[in-house]
Amino acid sequence: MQISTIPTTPYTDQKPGTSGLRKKVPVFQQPNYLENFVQSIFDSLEGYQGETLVVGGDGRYYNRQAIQIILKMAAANGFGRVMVGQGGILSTPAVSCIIRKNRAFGGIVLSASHNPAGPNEDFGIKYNISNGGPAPEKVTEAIYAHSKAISQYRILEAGDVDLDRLGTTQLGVMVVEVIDCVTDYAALMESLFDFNRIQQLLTNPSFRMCMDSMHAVTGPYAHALFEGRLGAPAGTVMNGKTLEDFGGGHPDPNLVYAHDLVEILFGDQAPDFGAASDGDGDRNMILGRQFFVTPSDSLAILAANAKLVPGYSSGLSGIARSMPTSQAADRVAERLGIDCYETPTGWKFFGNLLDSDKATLCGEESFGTGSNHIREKDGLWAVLFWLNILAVRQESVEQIVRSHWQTYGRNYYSRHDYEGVDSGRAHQLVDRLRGLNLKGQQYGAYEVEYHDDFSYTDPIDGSISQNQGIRIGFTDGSRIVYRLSGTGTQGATLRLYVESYEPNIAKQSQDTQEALSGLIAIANEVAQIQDYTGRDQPTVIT
Ligand code: G16
Repeated sequence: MQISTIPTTPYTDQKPGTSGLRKKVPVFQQPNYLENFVQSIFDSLEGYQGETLVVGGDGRYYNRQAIQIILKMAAANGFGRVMVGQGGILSTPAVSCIIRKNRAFGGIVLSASHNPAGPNEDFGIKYNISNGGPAPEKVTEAIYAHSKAISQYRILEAGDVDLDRLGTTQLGVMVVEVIDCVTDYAALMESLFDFNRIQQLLTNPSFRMCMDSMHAVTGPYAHALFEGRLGAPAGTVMNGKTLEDFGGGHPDPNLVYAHDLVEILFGDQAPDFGAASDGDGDRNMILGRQFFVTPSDSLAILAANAKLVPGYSSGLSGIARSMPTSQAADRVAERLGIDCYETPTGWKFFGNLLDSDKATLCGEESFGTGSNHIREKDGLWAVLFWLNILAVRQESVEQIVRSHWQTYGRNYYSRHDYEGVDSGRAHQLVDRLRGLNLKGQQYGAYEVEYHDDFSYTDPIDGSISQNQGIRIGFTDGSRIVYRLSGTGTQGATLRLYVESYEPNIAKQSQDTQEALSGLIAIANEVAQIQDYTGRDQPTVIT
């Protein structure tokens, strides 16, 4: 088999966002577009000759074609072995697990996460380093720099690899190993959680669970874990078949897009526990009977109950959350006497904290929770963590959350998304906010204590990340945060995050939007959201 060197010219738009390069499928299908980016990844790495690369994706449209190209390019560039999921399927957490278990050099994840899939929808590619986590900014910047200067790529002239048959084949001198997508990940989960107790819970006829895989990547994992290993009745997993177009849905596990599950959990005869995961399996949503657990609360509750779970029974070294995530976890950390770190949005910022054992649990408001077991957030891990707590405490989801609020106080929290707005106007809105001087300003009962653009200095390597979101903090601890999403593929998405703290138990049962209505009005007024976005309502409220 012959290695070809193909001349190419750069594309100017291959700058990775919050989590890799995400574009519409037709963009990726342009001549050499994917090849340029893959070669740019390889060109920004050193020392991978003969090493192992893990490759897999969430099964979306173009996954299989992209994997064939990547395999041939990995062979031509000198990798020794590629481990690829059967059918091209690997959830993002499974890639992280497999990289770590096999001491691989790195991995390539093909996903646009929760964004819709199909011939005219989204695709994405992300490089993960040897700790199993997303490449840090210095690597993604190097990839971008290479993509702007690329003049050629290398590819092996060979037929396609059969991705559906388990076992090894040869691609030139490189070995391709097609692996079962579930085995290693399921074993890791079993090492962390009390599977016997969870099994008792799931086989008890008085407990009912509903898991929505949203026709995305977690289908095979959820079937194998919940209905297989843990004995839950068949039908516990809904939308469990992974489809190239995710069944035409939008696999973003929130109250708007996971509406099938929400209807069931908020309907008559609702099950006791509901969960959903996203396109690539790293996000989760947790529901009780007629009850929604905000992701920020979920992180705090997992931390407060970690001692009940075998994998975390010896305690936590610290907790980390992204800046826009509510401060509920900070209160748990304080009580546990451990540090709580505040990082920019993006799971990659947790990598150093996890590697240096400064944090054990991490979480984000964007429905992401995880721990030091891998270096990605992990949807099914969070579901199992909740099940383990439910199995031990024998209380309902709602009881557990309410008793948490009674102990720690409640952080009312909401995110308003304005999706697909004009990019220029969205940037003007943020620039204007950055230029204001709000410190000391009074808005009704609220006085501004600080107003800044969040900047983060990594405590391990000293790297600085600036312009990570406009924060307006009030003297009573309430906060308003504005930032532009780094994961969208069309126009801009403005995210507004609003938070207030309520220690008074008698006032902890208000509707979230009502409780936050005063702050939301201030947030709209200060940023002139209507004027800049042309919208009088957010697209999604969570
Ligand atoms: C990615 C990142 C997360 C981030 C989320 C939303 O998640 O890994 O850290 O919170 O995007 O980012 P943004 O607010 O910039 O859209 P995923 O699940 O999309 O890979």
